[in-house]
Amino acid sequence: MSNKKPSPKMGTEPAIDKKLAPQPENDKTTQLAAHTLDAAGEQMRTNTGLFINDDQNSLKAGDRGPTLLEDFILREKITHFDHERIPERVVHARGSGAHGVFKLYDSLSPVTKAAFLNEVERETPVFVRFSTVAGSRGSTDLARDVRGFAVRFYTPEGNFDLVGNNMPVFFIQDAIKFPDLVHAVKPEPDNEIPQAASAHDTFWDFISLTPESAHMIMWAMSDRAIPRSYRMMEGFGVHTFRLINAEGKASFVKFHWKPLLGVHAVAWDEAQNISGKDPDFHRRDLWDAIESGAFPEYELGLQIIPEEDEFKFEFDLLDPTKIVPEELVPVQRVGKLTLNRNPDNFFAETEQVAFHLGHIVPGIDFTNDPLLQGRLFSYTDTQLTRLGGPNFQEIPINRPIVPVHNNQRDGFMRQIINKGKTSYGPNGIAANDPQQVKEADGGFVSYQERIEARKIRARSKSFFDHFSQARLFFNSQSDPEKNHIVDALTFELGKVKLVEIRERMLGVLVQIDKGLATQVAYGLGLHLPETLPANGHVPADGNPEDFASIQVEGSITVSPALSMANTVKDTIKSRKIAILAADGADSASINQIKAALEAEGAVVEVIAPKLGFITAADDTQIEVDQSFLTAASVLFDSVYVAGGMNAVATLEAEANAVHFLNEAFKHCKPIAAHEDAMQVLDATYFSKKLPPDFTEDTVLSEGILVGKTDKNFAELFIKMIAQHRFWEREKPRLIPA
Ligand code: HDD
Repeated sequence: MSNKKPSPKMGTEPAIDKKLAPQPENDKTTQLAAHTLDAAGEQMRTNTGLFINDDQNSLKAGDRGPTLLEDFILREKITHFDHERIPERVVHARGSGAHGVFKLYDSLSPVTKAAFLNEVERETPVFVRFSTVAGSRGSTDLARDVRGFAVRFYTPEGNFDLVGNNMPVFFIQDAIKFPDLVHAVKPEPDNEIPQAASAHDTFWDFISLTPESAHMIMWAMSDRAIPRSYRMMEGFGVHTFRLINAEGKASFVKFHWKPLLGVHAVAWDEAQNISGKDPDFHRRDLWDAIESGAFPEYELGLQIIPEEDEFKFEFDLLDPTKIVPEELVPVQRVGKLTLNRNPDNFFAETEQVAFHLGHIVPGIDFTNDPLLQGRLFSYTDTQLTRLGGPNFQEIPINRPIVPVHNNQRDGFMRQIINKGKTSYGPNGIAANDPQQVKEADGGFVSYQERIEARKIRARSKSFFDHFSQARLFFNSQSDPEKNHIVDALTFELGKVKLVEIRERMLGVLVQIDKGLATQVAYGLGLHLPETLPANGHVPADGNPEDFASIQVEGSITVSPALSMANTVKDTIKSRKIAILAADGADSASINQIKAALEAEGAVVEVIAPKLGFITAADDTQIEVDQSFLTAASVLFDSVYVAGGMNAVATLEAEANAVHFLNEAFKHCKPIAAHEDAMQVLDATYFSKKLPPDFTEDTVLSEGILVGKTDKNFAELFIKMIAQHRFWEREKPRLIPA
């Protein structure tokens, strides 16, 4: 096998930036290189190594005669093609992956003995896969959905997988309900409708009977479910795990990922539009950012809870529908993940990677969270069908960076050739090799938790407070975020056909927040119900009262960390800005604004009535990146309208340009225009809502700037873009969906 590493090539799609960033190697990518082939300059062979003379014509009896069964070249090609597909993941089928590295800031040896969390000088190779949950492999990236955030660390002690989501809680408390949840959210079984959407009867039927989902529903109906980018969302390990230090002392831990670009979302109407304009929006964004060197970065955060504090909280640490508010236990940022390399082959790497939350290393261990415990079974089990047998760990992307020796043998597609006579232990013939490893030398030993219990199917009463953290989440949102939750619930329940499901769901919402429930009820044309829905986890011979939800007084009622309004808003790095222009545009101001934005790391594209070049007023040529036909405002974060008399006249009369601006306004995006371009803004529907002046105060509250394109103008525009969106614009509820 050649270990030539292909240099990163641009896709056929327009990339964010035309410059290609060097994509660094690490121990894992070097290992993968041994399995990577590049056909550049090579000659074609069959799978058995025979040079192929003609790959375009089958072997026939005469040029118009029947094809001969003898044609092994035809048979090999067609057979391989016929078997190219494997089953998609039963959940998280749609996803995108990237390589990267993790660097620790300070040794965590006081709390864990995991080598990759102890050695500051180590760069741990990482492979990450982001995903949506409900849709098929070909579904849109912009579905309202939870996002998977699965991270594999290739450590010197084996693979550690942190298989998390972009939301810190989950819909259910016990893994035995997972198939029910997934059956409910997936397309309905009779007609397989709808694709990648929770807005349908079976999902809300299940949810309305499962009050433990209330907290997660608040997250899923919030803007967290429609991220602007995989690079701009948080990640969470969800469960409480254990860290164990070299002395055997354990602490509880919650894992977080904090994106350095902040947490940002698109608008729901925008999400639906993007699904049509570019259903690969998140995949392309991740790919392009890495190709252009705008490497996504996230800090690993830990909430560490001493073991003796297990029962200190008003919620149960083992309950995956609860967070540990950051105000109670701060998140310590302990290291940085940088995604710096795109995969060479989607199938070989992103599709075949097999994450498993049971892949742990010494120094990290599980807890008795019943959701976690059931997951431990599911992940290996599902790979047996998906990847076709027990040797999936030998697939290059799944191999650890350390050699594997054990007595497991054979099975479909075995790759390793194990030498010797013995495949059992104890053995005398091979001196009992491979040897077991003492704990002191790194052998894994499970945490010796003391357990004294009766075997019962039950749920702890400490899991029965389903609403106080749902309320905490809702209360912690800004007004625009609250409105978005109301809108999302009204939309989703509006798509539900059975009125009894809508009513039942109102009975859940009313227990979270009466105002929220009232607003949703209004949108649905219903009254708040008198009776509350039954609790779906009552066993057949159980008394419903024993399983009724309990209300717990939370020690905090608002957690600023839960609101995206409080996220980082100090960068425009990798933001996409459209410059609307046409022949006769003012080149000096275009160049000035472009240079200023690019200096801050933004990606700027010139959009004009047609591709090619525009001839500016001073007769210079400006390259056009996209025409109005292929570009769309929903694919950009902000827009600038160029000046120049002729250009402005063209843009004013160009329906696509006016639509671009109208949509950008509707999606609360920053809009800037050269002072000569006022007449283009006058053609928009928001011309009447333009602020009376463009002072710094109005610009930074309204998100609209018109003026001379000078240094001050550029600086203000940059501040506006860093704000992300001007959600307040929606407040008078005048913006059409
Ligand atoms: Fe899961 C995939 C995250 C609960 C069973 N899960 C999967 C992936 C992510 C998560 C990110 C995609 C991994 C990849 O990119 O390949 N899952 C979660 C989180 C959960 C959760 C954060 C709750 C805290 N999952 C969960 C339960 C079960 C599963 C309770 C089953 C009892 N999950 C699976 C699975 C999948 C999977 C069926 C499908 C494909 C795969 O594993 O490899 O085993």
